[in-house]
Amino acid sequence: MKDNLAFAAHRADPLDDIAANEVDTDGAAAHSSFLNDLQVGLARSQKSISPKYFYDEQGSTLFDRICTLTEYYPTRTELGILQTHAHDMAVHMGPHAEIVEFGAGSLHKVRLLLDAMEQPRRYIPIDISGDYLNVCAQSLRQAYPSLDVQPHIADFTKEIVLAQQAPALGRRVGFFPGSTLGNFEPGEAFRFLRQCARVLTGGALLLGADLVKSPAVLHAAYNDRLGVTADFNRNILARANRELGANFQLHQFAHSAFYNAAVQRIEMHLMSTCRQAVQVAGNAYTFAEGETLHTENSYKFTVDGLQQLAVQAGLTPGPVWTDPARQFCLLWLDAPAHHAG
Ligand code: AVI
Repeated sequence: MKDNLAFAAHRADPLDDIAANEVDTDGAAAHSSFLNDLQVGLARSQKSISPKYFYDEQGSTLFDRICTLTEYYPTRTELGILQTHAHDMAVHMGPHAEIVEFGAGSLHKVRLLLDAMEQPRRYIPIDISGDYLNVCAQSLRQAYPSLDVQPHIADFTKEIVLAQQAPALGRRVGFFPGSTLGNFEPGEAFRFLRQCARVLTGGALLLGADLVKSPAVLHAAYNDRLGVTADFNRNILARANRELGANFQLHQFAHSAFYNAAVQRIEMHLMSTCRQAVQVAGNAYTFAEGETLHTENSYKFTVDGLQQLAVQAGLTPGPVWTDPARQFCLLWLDAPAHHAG
């Protein structure tokens, strides 16, 4: 199962020659931005790298495994909420609606919505990986022959411009599951929601978000017993070795994930277990013993906090669906027809 791979930059198995060309283009651009971002990030006093670089093919496979772990509750909890409330969500969407999904990884989730919807009209998955989009599109076209599937290759964390007009008959509904919003910094999350208010004008956004909870539950979710999250974290170094010719010694970096309660986020780091130097494209970067490379923030939300952010971004809160333990939620956010910004 591909869960929420909104950050994915490269995937394999191109369906045809056109897709193969897209892979090359994607690959060249991804290589240069990875190199640039890694070099800039390693030169900072707190070394850091964007979590979007987790998701090469190996990283995506490891993330799929994370989603099945006992400790990692978000995926199964969100699926449970969708299974229980898809009909109610579909009623809010109305007949002939269109779904715009930010990231194309959660086919399983969108199918739950499509199955409940009354004559879904169009599905527009947006992702920066053209080949994976084509795989998704092909699979959905087979399963839903009357659905107009129009993949859109773009980095939705930047400006979103949709070629398609919103449907004349039904509503345009954005779908952003998996709490990937939590991997954005607060300013980025705000800008993303503001873009949604613009792109989805007259429609709505269905947003999945992981809720603040006991630090022990959070700690376990990012420190699983099998070490899959640790492998996922270290894969960013392995990827730099594979793609950029870097020489990170993986065994000299320890996985570190902890809940920073002051800012309501899990932080993931890779901690150098000794003093060492790493070469990346001819430049050397030194790590002191105990120094970390900050690889990910995963913000946790309260329903109120998220709704307030959404209001500031021009969205109007509607129903909230959650699980009995209130671990995760799906928020309905209307995008008013006359959005000023
Ligand atoms: C994709 N994202 C919402 C996951 C999260 O929980 O922040 C990524 C992840 N990192 C470690 N485990 C899962």
